[in-house]
Amino acid sequence: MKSPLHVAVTGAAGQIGYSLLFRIASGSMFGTEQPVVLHLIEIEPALKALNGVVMELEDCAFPLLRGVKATSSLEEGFGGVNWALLVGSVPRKQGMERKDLLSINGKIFTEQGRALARHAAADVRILVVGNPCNTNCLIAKNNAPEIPDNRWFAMTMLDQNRAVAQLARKANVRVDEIRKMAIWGNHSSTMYPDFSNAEIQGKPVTAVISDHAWLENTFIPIVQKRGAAILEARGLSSAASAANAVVDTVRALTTPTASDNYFSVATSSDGSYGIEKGLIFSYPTKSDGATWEIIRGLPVNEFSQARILLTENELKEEKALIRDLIPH
Ligand code: NAX
Repeated sequence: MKSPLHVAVTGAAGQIGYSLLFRIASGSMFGTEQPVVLHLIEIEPALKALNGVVMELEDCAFPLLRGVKATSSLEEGFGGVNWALLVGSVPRKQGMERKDLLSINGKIFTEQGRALARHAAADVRILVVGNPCNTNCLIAKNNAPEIPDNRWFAMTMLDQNRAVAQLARKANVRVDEIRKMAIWGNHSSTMYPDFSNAEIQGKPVTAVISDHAWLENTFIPIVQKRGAAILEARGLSSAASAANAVVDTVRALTTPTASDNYFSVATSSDGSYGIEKGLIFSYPTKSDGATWEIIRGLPVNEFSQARILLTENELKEEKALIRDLIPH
């Protein structure tokens, strides 16, 4: 048996946490040969609820779960962790401007970035889920210059999975017959689900789905607004599907990507496809199991270019709003 991986989850008593922790502890995330120790981080008022979750984890008697820490201390919570899944954040309330949300969460991610740099293991990798996830990731990363750029990620896998499901349903094929369905840009309503490079049973999507108006005018908005549709139907935001996407993202980053596929994750832009360097931007990405890279040289047609620019501009605006939280 390998030695245990230490995995921190913030917001562990929240909705996503309630689905996610059990998937990690059961082996879905790191495989059935990899023991884990969970470091669960919450704010003080949620520690009682978190204790209940810890009791339930215990009651599952997961063979791979070698320990659980529950704490509100970042020093204790991030101490020696190999992965940090930053799920906790403050939700947008009625009357709150985007600027307010960015600044409230910005402070949380400033602190978490600093604490990760000080206390995490040397190989730590960080996936930000709490919204606005791209910009929260940007803030944390810039407050932890000791941690290399290529260890920071923000989640757009849920958007990819939603896009795959919609294409499969429209074309009446299985979801695993959809390939190369990448999300570009921000995890927000400006994201661009790029059907132009995606494939169905090895053929271009546009060759299989002849209804191009559906692709441009129905498919894209369905994916962009799926979170809102779930909130409207359930009265609560997506949680199990979000937790599933966290598992998928970590697996995608830690296992080799099939040669006929890629996946979506937001990472620190190196300027690829003309995107401003340093923005946390979702790109089509591949992994060899240890390291990852942005897929280069994909054709970007005029339609895609306009969509990519729109989502990049939104990320630049968000960055301008939190300028003060980024040390110079
Ligand atoms: P919940 O409100 O159920 O849970 C959030 C938890 O975070 C709460 O228990 C809260 O006490 C905790 N928390 C708040 N501030 C904290 C801090 N400073 N340190 C540690 N914990 C803290 O939200 P949930 O439904 O679990 O969603 C969590 C986040 O994921 C939200 O920001 C949400 O917007 C975001 N999402 C991101 C998605 C993505 O694809 N990137 C999709 C799903 C989800 O909407």
